[in-house]
Amino acid sequence: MSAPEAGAPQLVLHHFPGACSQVCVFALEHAGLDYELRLVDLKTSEQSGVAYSAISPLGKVPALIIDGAVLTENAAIQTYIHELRPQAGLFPRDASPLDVGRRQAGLSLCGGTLHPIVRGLANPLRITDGDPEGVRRKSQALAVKSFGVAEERIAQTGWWLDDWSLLDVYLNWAVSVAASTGFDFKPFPTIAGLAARLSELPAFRRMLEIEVESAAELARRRTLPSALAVPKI
Ligand SMILES: N[C@@H](CCC(=O)N[C@@H](CS)C(=O)NCC(=O)O)C(=O)O
Repeated sequence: MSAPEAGAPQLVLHHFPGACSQVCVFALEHAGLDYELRLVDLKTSEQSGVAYSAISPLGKVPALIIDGAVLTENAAIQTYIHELRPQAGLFPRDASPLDVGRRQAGLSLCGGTLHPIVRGLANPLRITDGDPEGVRRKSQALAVKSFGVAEERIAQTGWWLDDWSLLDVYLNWAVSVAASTGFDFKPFPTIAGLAARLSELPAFRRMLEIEVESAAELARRRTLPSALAVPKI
């Protein structure tokens, strides 16, 4: 491990492989920041235990600890990392007020709209005590509409903004969850191709390696064959 940068905050990211916190892993890697990764096992409900509830009362990843202070909510953590290391280019620098608003709109769309929809596809029983098929059907219809909007948005350049940004990594996470449920991305070829385009970035490839390593680590902890199955999102 390299020596910590003088004056840099101490960062600890709480993460589960396959969860939306992978976007924060990418951001930290791309920004070249030193951080400690702490895995929270959503499959064994570690997030609801006393220890993690003290960090995230809602029992959600990601949570970033910054010099002892907790920051939750994916969009906020991404914004924090960008502000900490603007030169990393996670979002465009010198953005106009309208650009900042549009960036926020993209983050809100990923976190506030797409995330609940893919949760309904992947884990309908997180949403209803009743018939999960009803939730799945509704989520399917909402996914077609929302991914349609995203496809139109990125069709021209291949990216949410003029060039790649964290928004594409966030969108790609939602795409990967939907794809894992068998959602048909044939009508949405530009968003279906996001992972391949993002794989040009070393930090994206490193994030994927960390996903595999983290899943293996959790599997070891649980002495189960694999930790990659159905994360609670
Ligand atoms: N609004 C939160 C949602 C985070 C979230 O739902 N994370 C999921 C993983 S993708 C989680 O921790 N689920 C565990 C649970 O709900 O018990 C954010 O955007 O950070």
